[in-house]
Amino acid sequence: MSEYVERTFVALKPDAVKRGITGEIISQIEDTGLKIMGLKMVQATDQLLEQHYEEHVDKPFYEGLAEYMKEGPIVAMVVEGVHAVENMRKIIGDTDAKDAHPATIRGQYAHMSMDHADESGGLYRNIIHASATAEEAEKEVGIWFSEDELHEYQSSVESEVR
Ligand code: FUP
Repeated sequence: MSEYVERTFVALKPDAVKRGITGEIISQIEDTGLKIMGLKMVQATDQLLEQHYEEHVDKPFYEGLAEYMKEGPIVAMVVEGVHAVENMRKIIGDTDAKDAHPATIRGQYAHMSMDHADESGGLYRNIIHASATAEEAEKEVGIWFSEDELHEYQSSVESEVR
């Protein structure tokens, strides 16, 4: 396999599921040609979140972040493609929705700023997560998926480029 073909972990967060916009978001990801290798609905637990957000567990915002991530099920996905990590980060947009380009997922479906959430004591909801680096992607895929939940197949896009 080409060194440029990567897998990344994507989570459609509880606010996306509750708002009924998971289908639209998945469509946009599929439209880019990226391939879904795994997809499931899962209720996040403290154990999963402590592994996933290992670098944030001791930060002041972690409690609110964990509360938000447990508000309902998430749709967890493994997405594969050329530069999948970088491409998915570009598609989802800036972590702070107020800075996210309007053509990105966060820019289209969210507007809140982290500053406002902090000031008002509210939860900061930003629709979607995608791994920031290839190392993070490998770790996160391992946290949320077992190997037998990942499906190998050739997408039409892959057939076309060969
Ligand atoms: P991202 O890589 O986009 O998931 O962003 P981070 O790892 O920096 O943050 C993880 C999640 O914590 C983000 F979705 C938003 C949330 N967060 C806050 O709620 N407050 C902060 O001050 C920083 C991050």
